[in-house]
Amino acid sequence: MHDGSLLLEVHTLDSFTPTPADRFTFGLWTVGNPGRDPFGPSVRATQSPNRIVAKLAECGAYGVNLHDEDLIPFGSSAQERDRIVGEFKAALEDNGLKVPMATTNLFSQPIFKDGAFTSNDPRVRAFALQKTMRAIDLGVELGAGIYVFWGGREGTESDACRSPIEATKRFRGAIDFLCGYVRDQGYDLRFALEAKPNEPRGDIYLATTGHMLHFISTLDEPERVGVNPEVAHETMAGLSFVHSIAQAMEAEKLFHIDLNGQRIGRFDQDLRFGSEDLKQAFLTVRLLEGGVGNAPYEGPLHFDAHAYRTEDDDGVWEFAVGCMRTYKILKSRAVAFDADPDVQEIIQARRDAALDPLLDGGYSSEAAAAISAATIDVTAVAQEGLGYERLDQLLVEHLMGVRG
Ligand code: GLT
Ligand code: MN
Ligand code: MN
Repeated sequence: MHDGSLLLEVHTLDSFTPTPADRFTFGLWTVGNPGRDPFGPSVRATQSPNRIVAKLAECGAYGVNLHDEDLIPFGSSAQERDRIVGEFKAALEDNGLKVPMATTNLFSQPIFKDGAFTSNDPRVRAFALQKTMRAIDLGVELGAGIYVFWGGREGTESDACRSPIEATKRFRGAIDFLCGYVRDQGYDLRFALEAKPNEPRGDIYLATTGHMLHFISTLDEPERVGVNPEVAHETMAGLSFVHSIAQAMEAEKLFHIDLNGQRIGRFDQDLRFGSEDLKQAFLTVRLLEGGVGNAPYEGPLHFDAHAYRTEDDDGVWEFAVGCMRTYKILKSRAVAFDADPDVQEIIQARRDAALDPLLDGGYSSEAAAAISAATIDVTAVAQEGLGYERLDQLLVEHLMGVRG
């Protein structure tokens, strides 16, 4: 049996110890998760936000993110709100922790049982906007630059209840309205939309990051809005998380990220980062860090995950440090992988000094003529082995720590 500080001492012995420079963040709802699930109650004590701030700082995190209700209990008076916010700001200051992201809880209160922005009831839609405007004010007061929208209740079990076309229009109307509010207030705040295919609703609208990326292009102010992809959510949909974030990065829309672990075909597990599908986690970190020659992601690295229900308080902080250590270890593995000449030989094998510039230069009538005239040995090309078995084995050996 050891306490949290001993745990941290053990973990500070190597170069993978998290520091604020790594930009790691957790939500109050993540390390604060008391282990409640649909089949049983809490197994851990509720922690105060200020205690979470102190513990996260001790673990080397950069920041803490929150929903309005994670900090201010629903229905608090204005004085109560101001007192809580004042004490929370003092805790942030004392511990040197930032609040890079804030969001609204639009899913817990019973009024949102059939959605918030997409509800058929205008009273619910108005309340959702009212709650979000207040929560945006709170986020900005705490210094947040990113505001996340996760529409957990925006969906259906019985699709006969509303036109899904109308739901899309209502969701767009709400985001356009809130962009207007942010402009009007002169806030320096960007929005990040988080997709999920199902749970808690049978089907949630705008189910994947790809859906969100298109939706953003239909907004009044698309520049203000990007995405917040989550490992678990794309994996639940059976998709490649790496491909999802790559599309977002290429579109310069990766404003935020929710890292965690998930097995395909299961409920939203929100497990410790890297605890499932290490290869996908490795490829995710490699991409985020610019390992394939792309511009790196420079925003906060948020872990939207929680400790197993089996854990006590020590286990929660073991979980938090584990998420961060795994990220840093994977980062060093990715650097070693890309520096491995055997890896580069396979990846670079098919460069062609004549054809590459011709294909990369866009259309011109000269390029069209040259490509039309090129002689390509279809049979020989098709017969070449690409070496990807070797490449993947090298990846696995780097991951297992026997190379580099
Ligand atoms: C909730 C959800 C997460 C979202 C959070 C932001 S709340 O925990 O499961 O995926 O990111 O609203
Ligand atoms: Mn999330
Ligand atoms: Mn999740």
